[in-house]
Amino acid sequence: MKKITIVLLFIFVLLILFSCSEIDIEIPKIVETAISIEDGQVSNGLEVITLKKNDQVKLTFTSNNEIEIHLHGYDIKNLVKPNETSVMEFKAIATGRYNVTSHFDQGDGSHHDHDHDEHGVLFESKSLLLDDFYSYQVPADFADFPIVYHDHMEHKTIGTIEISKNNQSIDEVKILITEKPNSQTLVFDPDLVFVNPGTKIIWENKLARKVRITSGPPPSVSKHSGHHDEETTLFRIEVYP
Ligand SMILES: [Cu+2]
Repeated sequence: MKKITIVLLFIFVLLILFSCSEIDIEIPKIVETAISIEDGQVSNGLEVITLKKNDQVKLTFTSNNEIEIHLHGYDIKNLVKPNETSVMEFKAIATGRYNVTSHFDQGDGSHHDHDHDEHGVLFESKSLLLDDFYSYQVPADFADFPIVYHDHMEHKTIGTIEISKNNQSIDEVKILITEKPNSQTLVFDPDLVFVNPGTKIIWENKLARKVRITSGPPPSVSKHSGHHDEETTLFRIEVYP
């Protein structure tokens, strides 16, 4: 009788150990993919990366030109420099389809850090949710030129800040991010403000979608002749439950 009890107990303990170790085995899958880009296009034939929710993803980019990679939805950006690898790592926590796009500078490849019109050079907000604020103070030594900005999420709407010493002196100006009545079109209200150097511009997002205030015109209306930015879809990420 005693022997049987001991054997049963032993089996019982084994079962517990076994089931515990099974739970421990569930490690998130690691997905590693290399993406090579040539002249702004994926050159190794990749179109879609299929993932399962909670996969740990590691994308390794290489490019022959300087290029900015943007994973929409997750809103991750990487700058890829020529002949250097750039790693984008994230956990696929949100299901859905997300485009990975690029901002490819088709010019001579040189930097224009002092060019106020370049994408995001003067300012770039984080993703603004409903009722979020973003502010930018116009530097005191700026005068007599316009700053164009846009919503980087949709690249459709632009606004203008006209700076002049002759403008009426105000400390702050507020711009609401709203929609045109009866449409989904994003508008800046007002879309043109006249300020003087040193004025603080405050944007308030009144929309239930993500908005990102970025200086410079969106790529499609770039003012640079013979030198324009283009946003191209490189590939897509699909995350399944
Ligand atoms: Cu943009």
